[in-house]
Amino acid sequence: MYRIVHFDTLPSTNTYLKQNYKNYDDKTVIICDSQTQGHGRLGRNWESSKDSITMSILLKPNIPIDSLARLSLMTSAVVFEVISKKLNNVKIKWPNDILINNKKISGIILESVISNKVEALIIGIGININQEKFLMDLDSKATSLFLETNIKFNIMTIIEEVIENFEKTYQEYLDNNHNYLNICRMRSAIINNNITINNEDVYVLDIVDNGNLLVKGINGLIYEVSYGEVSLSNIYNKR
Ligand code: BT5
Repeated sequence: MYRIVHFDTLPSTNTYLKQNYKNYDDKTVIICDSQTQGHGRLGRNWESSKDSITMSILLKPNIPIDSLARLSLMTSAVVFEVISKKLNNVKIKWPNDILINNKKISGIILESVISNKVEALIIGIGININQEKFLMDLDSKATSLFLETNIKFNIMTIIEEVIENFEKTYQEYLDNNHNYLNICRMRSAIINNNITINNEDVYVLDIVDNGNLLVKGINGLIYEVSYGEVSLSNIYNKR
């Protein structure tokens, strides 16, 4: 069972868990109404408000270090499924963005505390729910469930849906059921498209079982990429 711990305000649910994971059990979920210093990858800002979901899931025991990429994709599939119940045209941009019509509705970040093994894995999830606009210069890049549907959603209900689906999918993952990978493949925003990743123009062939992206370079060479920033600019150009 997952236990929810609810705060009014935190700088960041992920940072809070990184600092306090020793005080919490495996499968604790930290949520807050107002996150003041949410972050994404590479120190980037994550805009959050009382109209959005900010949550972090703590996983503690026995997490092999080489499973982080797959858990990251698994979480994308979990969030994808919850949002897809409310909206069509939801896509996953490998590894961790959930998009609607190329606008980002959710971002996910995995952070870990590692000594000689993964002591704690912290899975941060931000989902835009009822925002009517964005403060940062995000209007062209971000969207929310409200902006897409004109419906206001109950935030706590969606948090519970995410946790319930995470619990089910994580158990399937532990049981070696790889359905999350098929979701990431079938609903990928980038497979069979040209993208730029780590400053290289490539064509995306597939996502392989270890979570890596399989790409073809302009020289025809086929190789795997395990980490990087995907730019969709070539997809826009093709339209
Ligand atoms: C992410 O990073 O997309 C991961 C975001 C994770 C946020 C959650 S909230 C709970 C937990 N606590 C935290 O402090 N973080 C996690 P990245 O791929 O680096 O994307 C960041 C970029 O997304 C920014 O540079 C903006 O361009 C854009 N962005 C910022 N806020 C956004 C928002 N609310 N909606 C859509 N895009 C946003």
